Formats: sequence, C-alpha cells, structure tokens
Amino acid sequence: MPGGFELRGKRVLVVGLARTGIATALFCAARGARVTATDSRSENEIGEAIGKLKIAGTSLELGGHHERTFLDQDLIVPSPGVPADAPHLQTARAKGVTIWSEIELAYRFMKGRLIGITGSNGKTTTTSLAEHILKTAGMPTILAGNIGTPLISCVDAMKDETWTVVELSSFQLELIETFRPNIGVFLNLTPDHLDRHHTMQAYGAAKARLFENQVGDDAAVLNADDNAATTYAPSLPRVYWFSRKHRLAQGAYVRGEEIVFRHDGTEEMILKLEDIPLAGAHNAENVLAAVAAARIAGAPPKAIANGVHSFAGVEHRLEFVAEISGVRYYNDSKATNVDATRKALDAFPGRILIILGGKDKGSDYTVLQKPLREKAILALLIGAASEKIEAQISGSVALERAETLAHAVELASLAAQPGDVVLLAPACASFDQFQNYEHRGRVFKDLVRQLEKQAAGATSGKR
Ligand code: UMA
Repeated sequence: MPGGFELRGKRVLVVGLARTGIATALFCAARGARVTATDSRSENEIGEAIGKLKIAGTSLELGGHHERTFLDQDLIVPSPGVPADAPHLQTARAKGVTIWSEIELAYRFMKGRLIGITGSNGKTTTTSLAEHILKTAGMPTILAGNIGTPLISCVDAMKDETWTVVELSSFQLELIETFRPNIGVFLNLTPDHLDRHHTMQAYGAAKARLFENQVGDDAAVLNADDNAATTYAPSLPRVYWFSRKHRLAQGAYVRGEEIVFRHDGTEEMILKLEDIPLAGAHNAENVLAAVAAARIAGAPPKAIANGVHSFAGVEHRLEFVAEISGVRYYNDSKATNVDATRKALDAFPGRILIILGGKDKGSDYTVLQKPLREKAILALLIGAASEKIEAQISGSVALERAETLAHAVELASLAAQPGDVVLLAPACASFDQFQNYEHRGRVFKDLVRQLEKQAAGATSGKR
C-alpha cells in the first residue's frame, strides 16, 4: 500500500533511545542505513539496549545532542517524547533535512491494512478492543503504536492479509507525511499535552492529520457527541460517526438498550448494552468506536458481539486490583490528564479516595472541583504537581499531601471504610517519580497486593 523508501546508504539520525528509538535504529541499520543514535541520557542511564545498537554498527552520541550531527543527515527520526520544535530539529528542518516520526517510516514498509485510532482519552481501550474483536472474527491482527509497541518493530511480521490496529498520539501524528490509515478513528479532544503543543488548536490539528492522506475507499470514524472532535471531520465520501445520544445516518449508535450499526440505509443490531463488560459511560463510547471500526473492516455482527463480550479490559485503565476489608482498589494510572480523571470519577457512584499528582503538563485542575465535591471523600496528593493541584482544588474535597505513592496507598487504606473505592487516577504524567505510567500502575498494584497479604495475615492470625 505505501510508497516505500530506500534506506540503504542513507544517513539516518535517531533521536531518543527508549522503546521507539532503539527499534527504529535497529530497523534502519538492518536495512543498510548509516545510523547515528543520540540521547540526552548517558550510556549507563540507557542500559543494556546500547549493546544491541553497537552490534548493529550504529554510531552513538550519548549524554546530549550536537547540532552539527543534526545537519549532516538525510533523515531524522525523533522519538515521540522529543518535542517536534526542539531547537536542533528546527535548525535541521530549516536546512531541508527530512524529519519523520517513526510511524511515518514504519508506514512506508508496511503490508496489509491499517486501523489508526487517536483521541485524548480512550485510545488504549478502543485500540485493544478493536484488535480483540477482529481476532475474535478470525482476522489476522497486530496491535501496536502508542499502546507500548513501536509500529516499526511489527513491520516484519505483517502480511498482505494482516489488519494492524495502531494507537496513535499527537506526538506521532504531528510528524507524518504520507501515513494513511484505511480506517481512521478520532475519539475525542480534550485538553492534554499543552506543555508540548501550547494551544488546543495545535493539539487538535496534530491529531487531525490522521485523515490528511486518506482517499477513495478509506473510512473516517468520529464521535458525534464530542463537539471538539466533530470539527475535524474530513470531506471524504466515507465518513462514519458513533454516538451514545443520537440516531445516525451512517455509523454505530445506541438505540434503546442496544448498539446498532447503520450503513447504506441498513440497520443491524450488534449487541445489548448490558453485554458490555466495561464500567463507565466513556467506555460505552469506546465500544461504539471499536464496533464501527470492526464492522467497516468487515467483521460480522455476531463476532463483534462475541469480541466485546469476551474483552477483559486493559491494564492500567480502570483496572480492578483487589478488594481488601470491603474496600475496592482500582488502578487508572493511564489517567494522565484531567479529563481522564474526571471520567474515572464518573465511573463510580461515590465515596472515592483518589490519588492525584505527578508531573504537571500545564493542566487546569480546577475542572476537577465539581466531580471531586460530588464523588470523592479524600484526595491524596503525590509528586511534583502537588502544590499546584492543592491550590486549584482546595475547598472541594479533604486533602492530604502524601508525597509518594506508597504513603498515599497507606493513608488511603487507613482512612477507607467498607464500601469505599481507592482510585489511582492521577491526572498527571508519571515521569517525576516513575519511568512511565505503566511503571506507576505496577508499583500501585504491588503496594495493594502487599496490603492484601497483610490483611490476609491479620485475619489468619486472629483465627
Ligand atoms: N530524549 C532525548 N532528547 C530529548 C527528549 C527525550 O534524547 O530532547 C530521550 C530520553 O532521554 C529517552 C527517550 O528520549 O531516552 C524517550 O523517548 P520517548 O518518551 O518517546 O519514549 P518511548 O519509550 O519511545 O515511548 C514512546 C511513547 N512516549 C511518548 O509519547 C512520551 C510511548 O507512549 C509509546 O508507547 C512508545 O513510544 C511506543 O510507541 C507513552 C505516552 O506517554 C505511553 N504517550 C503519550 C500519551 O499516551 O499520553 C502521548
């Protein structure tokens, strides 16, 4: 499907050597490119992956970036975590050096068909669910992208009949050129990453590049209930919608107690709302989006219903961890922005002890005041953003500065009563205290499991 690209003999600079950069550097080296790999971290900080790069013959520039290295290239591939307007990239761009994100490079080597899913929230759940449905329907699938597996590392496994379902972030989409999903899904747009994109307009525009190269038979799927996202509907012949609130001419929506899909004037019943195994209204939207994408891809209604029904949910997304002495603990570490936290609060009837904080992304936490007042009984603040969050939510809920996640879990377990919910939904990035949100979620789960063991020990001791 894509236009291809000859890497042999090309000078390629890979910036940032974590998951994306390592995979990209190895991919380019294996195809005969002259690869330089650079990272602001030192060799010791990066760890053992450096050995693989050395074996692959990659030149290394570690502990910082030099402008000269950026100018002397045919192609630069910055990792998603490297700002697209970083000074060295700007200088290279001005000198005419091509700068692509890893998904653009991967796209040029891909086989099969592609479903791309973006949005501020729900991406991970929708991407995992859409892939699970297609697999249930017997279609060969690959799951990749922002969800944690760089797309480029999956290219060699793709065949002509493969459906690759890829979660896409604004950081990845802002540096594409020809990247074109056969089905593009835009879930919603709420404030996030404003420290990187600066304005909502720039953030929305980066995400909307999803539809930019679509043609002919390609399909765009958008959320009819999200005013911000609807403004990005492209002028394609095949635009589909999904909605919890409205009947649609084309797409997936809720009719009474059922989800239906309407296409070319025909309405098909897909599944009952009660068969959705995920909590929260936002998850109903994610299901509608995944149903629409899967149906457009050709999955039969029965297989879609089976796929939704058998979906076990996603780690770190409103993930149930344990019930200890009548208190339920949930890990929503993936709630890295204010809107995701609002939705997490929404998913429970009340009496929530919430853990908030981490690395601030320029967010406005005042919008949490109302849901905290209505749903939470205690907010435990951790990490670098504690002071700002405290200033912006004080008065809406009882607050306590816990500083660390371990202390927050301990305080929550002491304060909670049977029937309460302890929820990690921090509204912030994790990088001040953790490697990433997955690490934060795993640490939370370990802490809760320790509590569980202690509680079990105390109970058996009493016998
Ligand atoms: N670095 C530099 N120079 C810089 C900045 C960073 O060298 O100026 C280096 C860092 O020292 C580090 C590396 O770059 O070694 C980090 O790169 P990265 O943050 O892109 O890390 P990856 O492991 O490659 O993860 C990226 C995505 N990260 C981000 O978008 C911040 C992962 O999404 C994604 O899963 C992975 O690629 C595979 O595709 C994470 C994320 O937080 C989950 N995404 C955001 C979100 O979901 O909200 C968009």
